Amino acid sequence: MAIDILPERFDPAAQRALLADIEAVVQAAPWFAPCMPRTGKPLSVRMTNCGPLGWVADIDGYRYQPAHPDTGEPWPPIPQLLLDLWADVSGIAAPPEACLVNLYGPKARMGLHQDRDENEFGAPVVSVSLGDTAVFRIGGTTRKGPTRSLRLASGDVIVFGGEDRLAYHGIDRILAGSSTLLPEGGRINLTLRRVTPI
Ligand code: MD6
Ligand code: FE
Repeated sequence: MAIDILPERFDPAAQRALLADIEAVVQAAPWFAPCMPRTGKPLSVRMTNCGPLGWVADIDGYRYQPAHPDTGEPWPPIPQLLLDLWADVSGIAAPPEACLVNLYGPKARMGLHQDRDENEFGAPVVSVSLGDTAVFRIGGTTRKGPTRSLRLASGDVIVFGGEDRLAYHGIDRILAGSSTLLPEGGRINLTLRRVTPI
């Protein structure tokens, strides 16, 4: 397995159900503002998490932790729809431990990066897009070298594993107004991860 794209894996009714679950997650674990380590430069997305562990980014670095950085509360559980998705597509018997939730406004983007804060690269990252379409860029496992661009629309799932688990990727831009799923527009991305060794 490398990168599997599952277009509209969630149909519009399932997207609405998943969005309602995420709204409940956000009630329990409000959006926080991540920043770059050392410089403290804010990222343009807002974030929250569900699951036993959540990914955070602050002046001290990037890490997984069991509690919300602002409230100190444990992260809420991962919704069943996402546990079912993981069981269907990950190829991994163990459940996901973290679900990072990213919120993009019309001007938000995400620089080219690798996901390497996990201690289990044998498990894929499973990503779900909701709301406005994103222009996603993916390259190889070094920062230089060719990249390609693909669009991720609401309901699309990508399974990011195998030799591409450590591929560089990022979000170039959001196509504002391309979906009406989110009442205020924008895009939500959910990434399910295994953090500790299986
Ligand atoms: C996003 N996604 O789609 C950002 N990371 O907003 C990611 O950074 C990502 O989609 C690892 C695997 C899949 C992803
Ligand atoms: Fe990533």
